[in-house]
Amino acid sequence: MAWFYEHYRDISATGINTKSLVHEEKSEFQAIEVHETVGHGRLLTLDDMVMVTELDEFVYHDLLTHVPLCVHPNPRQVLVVGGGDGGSVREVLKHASVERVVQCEIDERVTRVCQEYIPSVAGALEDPRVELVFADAAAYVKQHENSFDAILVDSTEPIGPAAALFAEAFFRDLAAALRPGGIISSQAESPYYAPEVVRDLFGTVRRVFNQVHAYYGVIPTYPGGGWVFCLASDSLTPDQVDLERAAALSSRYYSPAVAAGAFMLPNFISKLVTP
Ligand code: AG3
Repeated sequence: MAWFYEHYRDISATGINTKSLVHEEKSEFQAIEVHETVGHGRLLTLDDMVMVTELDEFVYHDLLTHVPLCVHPNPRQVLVVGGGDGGSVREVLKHASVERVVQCEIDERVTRVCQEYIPSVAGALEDPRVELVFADAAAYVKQHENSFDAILVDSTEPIGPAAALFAEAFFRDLAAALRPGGIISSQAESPYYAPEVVRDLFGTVRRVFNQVHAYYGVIPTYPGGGWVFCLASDSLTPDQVDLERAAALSSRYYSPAVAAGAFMLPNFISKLVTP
């Protein structure tokens, strides 16, 4: 019926054919829309940017969550920064060691809309191990030193409500919010259309953590498709991944092969992320 296009910086447009607009509202923070699509299931957009489609969200959520959680030997307390749609929490809960996962999302409306209209993604938020916090994650993290084994930064773009989640001060607070031996992951943007954002983010994270590694996956509905992620820790490295746990997850995307393969980078990305 109507094509939805995400225009990325006057460079590209990613088109998704939609059938109907299921919900739209302007929250205190942003424009929220849910569409029914022809070939992507439900689509969630924030300020006209694609956040989730039911077709390919599993790639993004598997990479953001299982990569750090299978490297950490025993993740019990986990924080998701942002991630209001609940997709990251759904994957975190697949790890038997996890006792509690806090989702700290600035915009409660994103979570409530997804609970109502995209239950395949938000449905796990009902789990008793989940604590929902609706607050500015930058402030929340500052107030929770030495609290989490893993922190997963499920942010939007470095403009708008998520801008602070790309700053060095925020990553310093993340480091302080980790318990000893903790690990973080962050989505790290498009190596094609935002190479300077990728480069700056890795520069920032390297000033804070000893071990910083880039990994890569393809999410067809994000601008350019190819997407970078960042894994950082003071002690843990990707080769410490527990392959038995990785295999036992039987995820749609993540596997022992992906655990190694996601870190095998083409030259142009290696160049972006190494000093
Ligand atoms: N987080 C958003 C990743 C960035 C997408 N950028 C864009 N479309 N321009 C995804 C939220 C999923 N939990």
